[in-house]
Amino acid sequence: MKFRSIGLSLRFIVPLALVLALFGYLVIPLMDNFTVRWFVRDLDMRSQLLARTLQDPLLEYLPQKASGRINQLFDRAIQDERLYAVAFCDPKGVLRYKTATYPVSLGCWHPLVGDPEKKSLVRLPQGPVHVAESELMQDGVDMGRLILVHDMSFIERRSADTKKYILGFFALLALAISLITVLVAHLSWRGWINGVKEVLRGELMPRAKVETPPDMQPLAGDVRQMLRDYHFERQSDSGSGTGTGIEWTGDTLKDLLQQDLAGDQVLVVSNREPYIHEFKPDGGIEVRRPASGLVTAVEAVMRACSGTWIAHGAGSADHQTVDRHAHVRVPPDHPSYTLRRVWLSPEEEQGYYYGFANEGLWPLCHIAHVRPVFRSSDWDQYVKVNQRFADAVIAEATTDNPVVLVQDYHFALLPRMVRAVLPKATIITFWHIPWPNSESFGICPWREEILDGMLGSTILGFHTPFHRKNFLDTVDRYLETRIEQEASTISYGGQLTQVAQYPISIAWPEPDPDALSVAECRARVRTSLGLPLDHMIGIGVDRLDYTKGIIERFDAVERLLELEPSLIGRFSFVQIAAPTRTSLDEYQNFEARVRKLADRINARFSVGNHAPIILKIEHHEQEQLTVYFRAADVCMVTSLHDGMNLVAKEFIAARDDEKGVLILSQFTGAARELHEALIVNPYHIEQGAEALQKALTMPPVEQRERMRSMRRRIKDFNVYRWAGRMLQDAARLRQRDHVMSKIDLHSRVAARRRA
Ligand code: GDG
Repeated sequence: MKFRSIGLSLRFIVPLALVLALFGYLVIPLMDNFTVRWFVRDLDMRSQLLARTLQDPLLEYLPQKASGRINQLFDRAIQDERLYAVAFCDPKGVLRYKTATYPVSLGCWHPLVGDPEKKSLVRLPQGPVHVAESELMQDGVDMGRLILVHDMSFIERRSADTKKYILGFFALLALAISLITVLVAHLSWRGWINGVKEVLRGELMPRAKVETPPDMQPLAGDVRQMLRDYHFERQSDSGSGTGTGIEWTGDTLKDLLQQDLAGDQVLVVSNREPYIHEFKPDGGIEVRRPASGLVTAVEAVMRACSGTWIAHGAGSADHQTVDRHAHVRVPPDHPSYTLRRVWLSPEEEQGYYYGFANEGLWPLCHIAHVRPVFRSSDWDQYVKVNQRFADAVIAEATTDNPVVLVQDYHFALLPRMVRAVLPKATIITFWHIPWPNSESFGICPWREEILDGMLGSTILGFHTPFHRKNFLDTVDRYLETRIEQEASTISYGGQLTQVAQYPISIAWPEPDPDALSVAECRARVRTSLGLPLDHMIGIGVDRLDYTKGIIERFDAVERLLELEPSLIGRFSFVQIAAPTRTSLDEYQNFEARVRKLADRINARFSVGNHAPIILKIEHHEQEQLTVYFRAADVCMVTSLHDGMNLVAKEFIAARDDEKGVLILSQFTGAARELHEALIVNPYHIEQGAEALQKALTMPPVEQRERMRSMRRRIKDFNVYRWAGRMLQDAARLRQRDHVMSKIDLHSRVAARRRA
């Protein structure tokens, strides 16, 4: 403690002492110079005065040639300790009279030519002297010159003394300032520490009345926020009982399902199915994986728990590949769970999916400046389809208390509908997109119905604490509920919903000995694009959605080439854009804008066949995406708003060479975890261009440092952990309900016996 406080004091004192020493070093020669000048001026005046005093007797004695009297006069004059010698020269310049002390080497001394003041400093072997001459005139006749020599050594002595005083003064000043600074710093330090302690006390004991001093307020705000984040992280970790030490894999998840949810049925509900069967032009059938973050994540869970996944059968050959219960076992190569397809009519799909979900809720929850559209007819279909899926869940349930995992904004009403028939079910609803602030959400004409539907869930999950808090605020504003902020629970209609954050992630890839090396991927991608092997490549992978910031990304590429023309013809940005919701006007317009912008930039900056933007609007297989990720020098994720964004994490997972740079929008959930990415505001085009330039010139050591740290985090915080934490929380709540119903049963039996 003592050492730390000495260290703290030294931190103030050392720079202060250095600055003062430097100041002293510069000031002392200056002061020296001033002192000398000052004394010289003094001696000049003195010499003139003396000359005038000696002039009259001398002019009297000179014609008499009274050398004895003259010498006497001179000797008397030099009784003065400072006047060292006096001499007289006749008009011809012959030295006639002088005191014994007069330095012979001076002779008939003349001031330097051009010295108007006729005075000078002369350094003699016996020390420095000041010499001044004065012309003697009588009735306009030149009688000769009087030369007065003053001793200057006393000035050197005084100058040395002055130096000592100045140094002493600065030392004292340094000491005084240091002491005051250290004292003030220690007092402030103690004040801050006490302030932080107060803030902590206020946070931990909400009832303790704590006033934050005004100068502490900015710091207090930050401390409170950090504390809350930490609290919630801990809460969700300790709630799951695992801490952060556990390594989450598919097997861990399987073990968890077998131990904590032994024999319990797991049902997943999502709009998008994980496998789509499509007819090929030749009449054959092929299976496709959709481009969806949700599917990527939940698929990993289903493989581990082998339950039933209920989803909309949207593929052209889906009907042909299911049994009479609309079931098909998937994945097709080694089936491990059941896919139950729900069939929707075109009107249902239009109203529920395209209309209410994607023209209403999607823009409502994403702040991307696209106006939500709410039509009553869409809402009716949304209610109807939610009921149809709820019926499918109820039909698939083989027990009265299944674990139901409801995915996303397509099914806001379903939890309440399932709960109505299966009150003991554990319903976990995960909202994959952001939750806006209460005011923004308030524009939805059916806001109360949506919130009511969602609160049919046992657990409600969001990606970030921010979305979770927005949800609590929204419920607080529009429904009559009891909210426990500390425990993050909502009590509504006699039922409790736990609201928590579970940041989603990806399945960490298993090492694959057959996988192409990074060098092979780099060569393959460049060759297939007709680019030289040393061509630099940026990559973007998204659904072709207006929330993903593709326009802003292209703008940043264009700005980069304006700022750094040496990159023209040496850098290309490959944008993979999987078509999505193509029947909606908003998406068609967006695609047209993206294409037009790419064409314009390419027309401006293409060199031969090397276009700066390579736009691939088509679906790609996951393996192809990995090759692109591995081949790229930089990956750009510039979403205007995104719940999490899995592409950022997939890029990191693909880079086992620990190279490549991630540029990441600050408006993604992922930005809360991936601090080592180059974080940008996608609306700030200049910043995006600068980040690209930084990424393309980043030294490999720095790339490795950043990549290594992000890889470690994603490996730990993978999708199994995401699902595991949710399922463990579910198991804990089920266990509590189980105990409560046993207690209830015992007390009822006891009451009956008593009766
Ligand atoms: C929602 C939330 C949240 C893309 N193109 C192709 C393809 N993809 C894959 C990517 C990635 C997934 O799609 C996209 O996931 P994102 O997370 O980036 O975004 P959304 O689809 O909007 O997902 C989002 C997510 O849900 C999970 O909760 O992170 O915030 O909006 O896996 O690789 N996959 C294939 N071909 C493509 O052309 N196979």
